[in-house]
Amino acid sequence: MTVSDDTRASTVDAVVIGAGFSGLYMLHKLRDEMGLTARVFEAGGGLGGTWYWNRYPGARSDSDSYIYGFTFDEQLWREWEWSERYPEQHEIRAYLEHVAERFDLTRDITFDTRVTGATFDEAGNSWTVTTDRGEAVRARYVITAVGALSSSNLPEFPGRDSFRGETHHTGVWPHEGVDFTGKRVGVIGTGASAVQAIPLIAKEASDLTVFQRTANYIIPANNGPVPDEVRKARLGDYAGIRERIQRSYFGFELDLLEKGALESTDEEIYNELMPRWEEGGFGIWLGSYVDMFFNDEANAKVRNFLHDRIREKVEDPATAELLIPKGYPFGVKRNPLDSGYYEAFNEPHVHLVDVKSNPIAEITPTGLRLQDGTSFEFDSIVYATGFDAMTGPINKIDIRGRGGRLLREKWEAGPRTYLGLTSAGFPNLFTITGPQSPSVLSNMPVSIEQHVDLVARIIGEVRDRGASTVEPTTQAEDAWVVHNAELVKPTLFEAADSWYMGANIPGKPRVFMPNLSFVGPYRAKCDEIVTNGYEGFAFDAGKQGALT
Ligand code: N01
Repeated sequence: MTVSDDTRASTVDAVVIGAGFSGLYMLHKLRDEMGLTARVFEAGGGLGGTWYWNRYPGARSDSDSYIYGFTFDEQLWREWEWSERYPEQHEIRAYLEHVAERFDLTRDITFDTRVTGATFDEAGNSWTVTTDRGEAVRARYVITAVGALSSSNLPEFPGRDSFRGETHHTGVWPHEGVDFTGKRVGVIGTGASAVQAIPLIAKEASDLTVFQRTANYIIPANNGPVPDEVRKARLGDYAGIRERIQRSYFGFELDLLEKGALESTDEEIYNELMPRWEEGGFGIWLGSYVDMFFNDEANAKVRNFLHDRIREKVEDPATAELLIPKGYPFGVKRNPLDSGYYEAFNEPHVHLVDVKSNPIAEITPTGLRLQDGTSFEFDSIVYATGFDAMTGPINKIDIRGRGGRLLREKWEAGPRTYLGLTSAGFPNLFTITGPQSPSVLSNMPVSIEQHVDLVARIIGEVRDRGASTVEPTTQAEDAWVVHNAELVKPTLFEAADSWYMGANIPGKPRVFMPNLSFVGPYRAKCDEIVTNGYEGFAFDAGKQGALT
């Protein structure tokens, strides 16, 4: 599919980094709706971004499929039929292939090419983007569409590379799949990836040991085919669904309850939560008690409900106790959805090991050893150890703005942005679903569409004003950084060592990275900024002119 590089323009209006959901829609917008020239660089050998790399067993989105796609084109939304409630990895890739074909996007995408740097030239008001294949492209605009969870985290355990068996990371899974049949497998990590993979690995492995540092609150997915009548009703409600998810708190058709858990009896709480538990999905998390995000007593009431469910599902009381999260509130870490995770621990060949009290000391040639000397032997080790989230993928690129300043140095103590989309001193650079936007606290396609549309409006404004650059003012950025910190302060989100806080990466600043305005209000705020003449943005008075 890749057109040979020598036919590609070395000067374009825009370079887009990444060919997942964001990159595809951004390309369509810039090229087909705005008439700009654009090139997309993609490190993978095909489309999909995170869905290109995350091919571990059971990989699927935790968003309902009817809202896990683009809504900007009604016909596109109607014509794609998902096979189940939650879309599986290969189906998401097939969907994105379909989108690319429908809008003829692939001809402007260069695959197997990683962007290594982007440097702003102040004299020419342009960016030079360089790649690991030795290409250099000049562009007026650079848009990072790199995803929030694409830079995998492989902990530096002593002896890590000495292991003689197979090693895999869930975030960089072999395309041909992995056959665990009859193997002794160790899985490190119990986040969303592990929760999806473990039930399927358990079906093949002769022996499976799961190393848990922090137990997670895990809700049933309740996946399966969508009943015909539900499917039909949705098809008749395109405009309503689009409107509701765009105005919602989290990009789902979920509403928070007006009555708090604190004002409810235990029986009332049970009666509210049980149907959500049985329905599966994010209802208990993103569609129940708002006070549980602010008040630990309210949170404890919801936690108690969930602890009871774990005890019901897990037969061995000691294992159940270990699987019950401790030391942090419910809902302030990303909630995994499961299809048989807790049940897997009822199998005699599946074991759970606590590595909080007794950490992994080293990886050995035949397995691993814990601090107290206990050792394990494996044929395969699976690292389900997550990502350097949000800032990680952007900071991997040498992005140099005005005065040659590196973006990652500017962000050394945590991200500094305006709207999570732009950063002062980095003109014409846009970070789709970047840190300090709702991003990972939402159903991603909804936030992606909003950001792409906003980038297009801002670039359109640059053109209309005959300007050549746009960037936020330092005051607007400072205020946004403070605003983000103020939003999280009254909540319980900072109480957990989550990847939202950067806490999973040694040495990363402990800063809450997503923006807590929520999807609908954040959209309204962005719209207001546009209506008020692009408040907080500075457009230069320069001449647009073509790049030569
Ligand atoms: O990664 P994670 P993930 N020693 O960071 C453990 C999205 N996603 O790939 O919690 C021992 O959640 C770590 O322990 P702790 C989704 O947003 C979506 O599972 O840091 N353990 C944790 O248990 C999700 O939240 C979907 O104490 C170590 C695990 O590894 C995000 O991606 C599916 C360790 C990492 O869990 C990330 O999920 C999958 C160490 N040194 C993912 N270092 C869907 O939509 C780390 N761990 C379905």
